[in-house]
Amino acid sequence: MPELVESSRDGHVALLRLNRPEARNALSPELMEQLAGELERLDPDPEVRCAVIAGSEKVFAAGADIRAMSERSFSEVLRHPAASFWRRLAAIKTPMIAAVSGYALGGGCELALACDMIVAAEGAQFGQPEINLGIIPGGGGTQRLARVLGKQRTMEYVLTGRRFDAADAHAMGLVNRVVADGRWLEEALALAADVAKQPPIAARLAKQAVLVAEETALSPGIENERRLYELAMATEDRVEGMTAFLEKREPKFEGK
Ligand code: DAK
Repeated sequence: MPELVESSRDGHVALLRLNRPEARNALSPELMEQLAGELERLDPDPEVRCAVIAGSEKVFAAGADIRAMSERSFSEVLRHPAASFWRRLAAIKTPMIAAVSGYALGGGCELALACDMIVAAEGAQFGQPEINLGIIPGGGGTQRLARVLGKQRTMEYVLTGRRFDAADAHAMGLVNRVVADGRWLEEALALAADVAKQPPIAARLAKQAVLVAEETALSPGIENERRLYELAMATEDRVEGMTAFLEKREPKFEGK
């Protein structure tokens, strides 16, 4: 059986490509299991400092698998492992970048939103069309979109199912950069390589600190940041980083 998620590595950057073209990379239970499993396998690997999640030129992911969902009874919904996929994704400590070309719809948009940064091709299309199917987003879409776009704009997208393009996504602060259609993967990998150059413990602590901003009020967020900062100060890499600066040379980070 072909891999539903193709995994490769270049230096300290892992690339995970969704590979279910016949169903527009719809997130079937099997694909979600492979993706979460692969991320969990890479997460503790000290050689992996950043992960890029990508689809194809035509589609990032068309959302949850409608065929599989259509056959699910209510009691199966309650017991279904799909819910844990999103929790597993949120627990990954490695910085993750979504490389989006083509459609990122429903669970596909939510997958991109669950990553730490998004690089989008000019032709990318985002949206939460679940309402057209009689459901609502279930992978964090209402919450993560509202935090970035604000209530009014999120309401429009989740109540109408209307799509928005990469330029709009960029203007609304959802994507980090929009690049020419042929260059989305290359640009995402270049951004990942920049992250991977950084001291990896500090990068993970920084990710953790920023994510707390979505969850908490300012004072506890700043308190949490201070504790994470103290942890960063306990690393060998910070000694190296500061010494290299003072000695006017490039630092060599070891992840210690
Ligand atoms: N699921 C299953 N199959 C899909 C699919 C999907 N989401 N999207 C496309 N396909 C299949 C089509 O059925 C078709 O199959 P065949 O007829 O060839 O067998 C094949 O892929 C090609 O599709 P199209 O002919 O439609 O391809 P086009 O290039 O013309 O259009 C498209 C591409 C992406 C615009 C279109 O396929 C489309 O609109 N797809 C549906 C998008 C959508 O409605 N997505 C939202 C799905 S609901 C949860 C967490 C999250 C969720 C649920 C629960 N929990 C925590 C429990 C999320 C829900 C969703 O995402």
